[in-house]
Amino acid sequence: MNKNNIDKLKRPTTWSPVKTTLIATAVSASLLACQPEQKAVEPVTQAKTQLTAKDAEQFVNDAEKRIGDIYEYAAKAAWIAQTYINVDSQYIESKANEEFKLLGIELANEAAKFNGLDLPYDVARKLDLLRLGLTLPAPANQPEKAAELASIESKLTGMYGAGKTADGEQYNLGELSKTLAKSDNPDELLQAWIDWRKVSPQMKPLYQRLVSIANEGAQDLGFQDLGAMWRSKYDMDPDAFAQEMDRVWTQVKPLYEALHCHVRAKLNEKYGDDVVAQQGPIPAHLLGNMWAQQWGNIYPMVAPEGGAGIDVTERLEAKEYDAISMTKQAEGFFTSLGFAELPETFWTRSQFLKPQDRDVVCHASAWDITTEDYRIKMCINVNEEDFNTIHHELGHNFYQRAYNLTQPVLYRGSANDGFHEAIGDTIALSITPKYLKEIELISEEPDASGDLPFLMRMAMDKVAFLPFGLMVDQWRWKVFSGELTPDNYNQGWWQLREQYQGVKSPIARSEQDFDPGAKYHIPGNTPYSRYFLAHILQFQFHRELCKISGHEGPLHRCSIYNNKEAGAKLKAMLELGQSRPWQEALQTMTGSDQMDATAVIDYFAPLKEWLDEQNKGRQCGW
Ligand code: X8Z
Ligand code: ZN
Repeated sequence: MNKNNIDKLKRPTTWSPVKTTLIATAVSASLLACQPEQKAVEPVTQAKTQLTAKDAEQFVNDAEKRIGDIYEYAAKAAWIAQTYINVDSQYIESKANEEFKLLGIELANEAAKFNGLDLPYDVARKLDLLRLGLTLPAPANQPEKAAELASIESKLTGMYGAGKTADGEQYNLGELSKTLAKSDNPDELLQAWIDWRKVSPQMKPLYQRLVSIANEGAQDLGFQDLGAMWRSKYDMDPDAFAQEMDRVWTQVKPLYEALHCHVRAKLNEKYGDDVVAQQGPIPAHLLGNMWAQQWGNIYPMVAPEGGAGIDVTERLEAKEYDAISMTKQAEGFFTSLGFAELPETFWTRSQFLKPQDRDVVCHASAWDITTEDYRIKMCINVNEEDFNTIHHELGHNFYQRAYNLTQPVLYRGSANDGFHEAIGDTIALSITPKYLKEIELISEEPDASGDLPFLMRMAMDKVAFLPFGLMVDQWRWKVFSGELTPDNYNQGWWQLREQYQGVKSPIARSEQDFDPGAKYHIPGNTPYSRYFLAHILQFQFHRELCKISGHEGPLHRCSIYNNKEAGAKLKAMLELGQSRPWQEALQTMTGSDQMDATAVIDYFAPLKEWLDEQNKGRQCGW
């Protein structure tokens, strides 16, 4: 299942669904469900006064069994709910999720009873993982609230997937996103931007209620609020984690500001002062993406003169790629590193295309339903963005399989959730012109004059994303702590968009709107800091794997395609699952236990120099 769900139970850090993929929420469920008699875990009650290390070990073993027993069922319920959205599938999914939640809460509370005992490492780590597992905990001993929370989760995910307004009017995110990506008519862009935001206002009351119940659940588990619980999943003090995020952001901020400055100037040249001013934040509908989170689609507007750049979309079309052959090509990268092929059922059970006859959640995700059953769920279009996303999703599947086959249930997760998000992207950093020539997508590799266009194209996605990756959970943390209330949810959202991204709403918004809800991960309840982490880690991983592969020269020209040594190193890290703190996994892989954005800086160094040159005489910032 999506890892999400599963994870909910499985991961330490994340039990919550890991959403590695996104499955979000719902799934998780079931633990309880249907099998009351499945009380494998002997409740640790007051009957015994003295708990021992042996009791703890027994408890952990039983917990793994119970989680393992419910996982497949919960995953399948979630799969159906997301690939056939209707009242019945949502009902079943929410029942499964409810069971899962109840099991999660029971186990988390029981786990806490062993606090203070001197325990073997693995037992202690697994207890921690149990305590932190849920993404949205319900309060203890209030099963009706667990049921309500599970039902809200399913409804919100279904609402986003179906894209309907309160009046039943339907909007198609795929089509609207195409307009955002391709049009250069500001009126058309604005209309598409507004239209998608008509589906989210009806989510607001549900979201409010969800926040209230899940906060209560987090408090019952001993956390200040749900945000503090989410920040506790990183093998370090939660406040220190927040500071780490800020520290790394400070490292990359000058690069982002340089990119922002140049892009704004180019947009101003194209659209004029009335649409985008030379100073101040950029209106959010002009950046080629529904949420202005990745800007690669408007690359042609900002392309350096001279070097052409490779139009991967055009090449995929010319070579008559389709959803399956794109996915096969991506799988081929992983097998070239020494990973085994995906099982046959991957090809028969995945959803590759948007079905015409029903509503589905198109937002891409990767699922491990059992230790043998891996799937992706996407609505693939033949273009560069989706080619990258397929690599991203397969990164999840190969990670899942690596730890599922080697680790016990509670260690089946990534070192931290940023690692899960980083693997496929790390591979996609190796989609260089040299690689494209190797797979015969292009016939000639461009000379060094192609470097700058290539780097600019990459920066439009990878650098542009960074502040967005940071602000989404900044917003949620404030919502969970009560610093933002329903009276200022939307205003708080736009304040952070402006502060971090230098982007503003193209039209006035009010608290009747609920713009956060128009981004999948809010109704889907997928934590978002993971993507910020991933955008730093993937460059660290790339730099290291390139070194192992013997690459010399600039980092952006390295492709680890076919390199078995790099593959072995990667696989060893994936197989650790979440059995060790992420700092240790990072150390094994890179020789350092610190997140470090210098790999991003190194990678983009030639571009930064060029941007600084372009920006001379411009007033940057917003
Ligand atoms: O949600 C995703 C993946 C699935 S985990 C497609 N991503 C984030 C997003 O779309 O907002 C990947 C990049 C950021
Ligand atoms: Zn992902």
